[in-house]
Amino acid sequence: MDAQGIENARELLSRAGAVLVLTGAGISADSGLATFRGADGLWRNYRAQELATPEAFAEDPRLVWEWYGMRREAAASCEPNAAHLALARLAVERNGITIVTQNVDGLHTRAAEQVAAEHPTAAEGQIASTDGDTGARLPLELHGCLFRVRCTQCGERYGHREPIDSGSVATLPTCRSCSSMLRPDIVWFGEPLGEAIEIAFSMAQEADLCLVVGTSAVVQPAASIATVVRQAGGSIVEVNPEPTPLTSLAAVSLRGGAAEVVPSLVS
Ligand code: BV8
Ligand code: ZN
Repeated sequence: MDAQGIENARELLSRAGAVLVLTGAGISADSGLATFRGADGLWRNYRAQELATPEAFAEDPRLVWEWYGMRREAAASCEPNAAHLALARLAVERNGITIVTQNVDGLHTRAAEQVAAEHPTAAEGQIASTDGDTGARLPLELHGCLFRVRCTQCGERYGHREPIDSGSVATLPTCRSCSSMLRPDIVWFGEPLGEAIEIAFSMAQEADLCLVVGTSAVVQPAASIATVVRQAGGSIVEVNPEPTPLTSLAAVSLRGGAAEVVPSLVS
């Protein structure tokens, strides 16, 4: 591992006041979850981008729910890794740290809950999170979450962990209030990101450092969060085994896996 790069990145992190952490599918690769654009990003010969669209859902809700049901089971059956946990600990132990994720796997939330349980003091409601729970510093989920649903008619949105029976359209999950068809509470391609991206951009204006972990930085508007930090005078530190469009903007770009690199950055 690039010892000098790690030292430089640690120095930037220690001097930073407000830090915005932006993560992508790569941080969850070390938990065993497929990334979007890597070789493992295929499912039944479909590319994720073909299925993660309102058009695909309108055309074949059964197929799209089958894919999300499979991804929900995959996410539920794996664990937050050392990178998720190191970032969750950093967010509890230090003020000014905000985790913004493009991921929908819920692993940052599970890491935050695990860490909150380790820090009983935090559990006394010291840090209220976005969901009103106490103790956990929950991440900003830009693209939604596999474990939440939204009604296609009345718009009600709620947590949902029941198994998905995608055997036929008739057995797909329906709304607890109006019995209409439910959809995953996920932002699909071509759909707006809503308030979360506005919050992220306003935090990016104030951030001294953007730590970018495990994203190919091709999906917009999420990838622009890092460039907003840079343009507002902050620095970028990147953790990724591969170069990305952000590499040329980064003060430090660490070529390695998240679970290996992130703990040594934030410990
Ligand atoms: C919108 C939920 C407008 C779905 C997701 C042309 C040019 C530019 C933009 C566009 C364009 N055409 C269309 C657009 C816009 C489009 C877009 O960005 N398209 C891209 C593909 C070009 N964006 C949108 O449509 C957005 N909406 O623009 O709306 C609008 C505005 C107002 C009103 C109406 C409409 C919506 C985007 C959100 C889409 N939903 N997720 C789901 O998950 O099922 S995005 C999806 O991609 C995932 O969230 C994923 O996280 C995200 C980004 O991918 P990455 O996370 O970066 O994952 P990827 O596989 O790409 O990369 C993994 C990286 O990890 C790699 O770099 C790899 O090297 C690295 N890695 C691997 N192993 C490790 C590792 N790193 C560390 N450690 C390891 N061990
Ligand atoms: Zn409804």
